[in-house]
Amino acid sequence: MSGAADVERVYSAMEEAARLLDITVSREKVRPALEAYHEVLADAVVVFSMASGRYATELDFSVSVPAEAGDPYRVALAKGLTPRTGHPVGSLLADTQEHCPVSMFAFDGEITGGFKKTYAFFPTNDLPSASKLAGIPSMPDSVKENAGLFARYGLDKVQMTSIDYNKKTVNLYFSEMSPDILGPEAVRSMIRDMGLTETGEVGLTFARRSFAVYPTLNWESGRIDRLCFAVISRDPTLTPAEREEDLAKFSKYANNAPYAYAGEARTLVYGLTLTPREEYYKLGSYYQISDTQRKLLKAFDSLKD
Ligand code: GPP
Ligand code: MG
Repeated sequence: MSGAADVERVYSAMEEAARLLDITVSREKVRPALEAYHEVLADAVVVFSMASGRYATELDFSVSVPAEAGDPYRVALAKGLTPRTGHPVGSLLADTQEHCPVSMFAFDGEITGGFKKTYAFFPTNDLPSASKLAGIPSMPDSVKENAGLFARYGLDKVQMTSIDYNKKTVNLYFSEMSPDILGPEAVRSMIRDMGLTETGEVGLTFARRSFAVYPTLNWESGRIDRLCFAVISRDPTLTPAEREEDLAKFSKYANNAPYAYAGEARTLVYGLTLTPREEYYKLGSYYQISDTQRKLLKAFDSLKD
């Protein structure tokens, strides 16, 4: 399939996902982003992600980019998808590649706002710690300030980082945690030490199944903006929400979002996000997957095929 046909196909799927949430895709913002990366779409991992509460008016899309295709932030600048900036956020992806081997990239957009984030993935046999990443010159000082706290809670291995160019924040996606660090007492204590809002029984039970835990950090202060616990599953009923309204919305999305791997069940990633003030939920539905997701499902999803 040619790149142009892939752009059309992914764009239509995005419209279908957006309709489930009564959101309208901004064609003028989204098409240039998809077109800029048209060559990678056929084989990419593609995720469409919704959220609860005041984030319910957005839908994000994530697209993986092979390392050989090159730095997706350079592409975004060259195609005018994002403005040039003097802020260190603009140097971070390039600096990351100088400091650590990168096995894959990805980028994110919003269906109403277009391009907004990039990701750097690290080789699974060479996952850096937060203190190693703190040595990257344009990393926020907050990474260094919190590296000890992360290590104390068994958050040692970073599978990938993301950079949000609008919010000027960085996520560290920790993976390969030992199961004992996700028990209710440890999670409660971690949340308290990070200055985040408490979660209840439902949240703590959910957090125990996480395959990834990721804080969001910024350049302004050492405070952690938020922390997300992510659970991968084919089960459409896992949202850790308690309000009927949220549950209904997530259920509709989990059971109807478009996906392109017929013959398999839809792959879903649920998120429980805690900020200093609130708790909200996220759900990413995978429109395209790779063997990485299949392996993660084998390890983390108790559902049988
Ligand atoms: C979730 O981050 C991350 C993804 C959906 C990336 C997966 C991408 C691939 C192409 C495999 P988030 O959206 O929850 O983080 P935040 O809301 O903090 O930006
Ligand atoms: Mg997102």
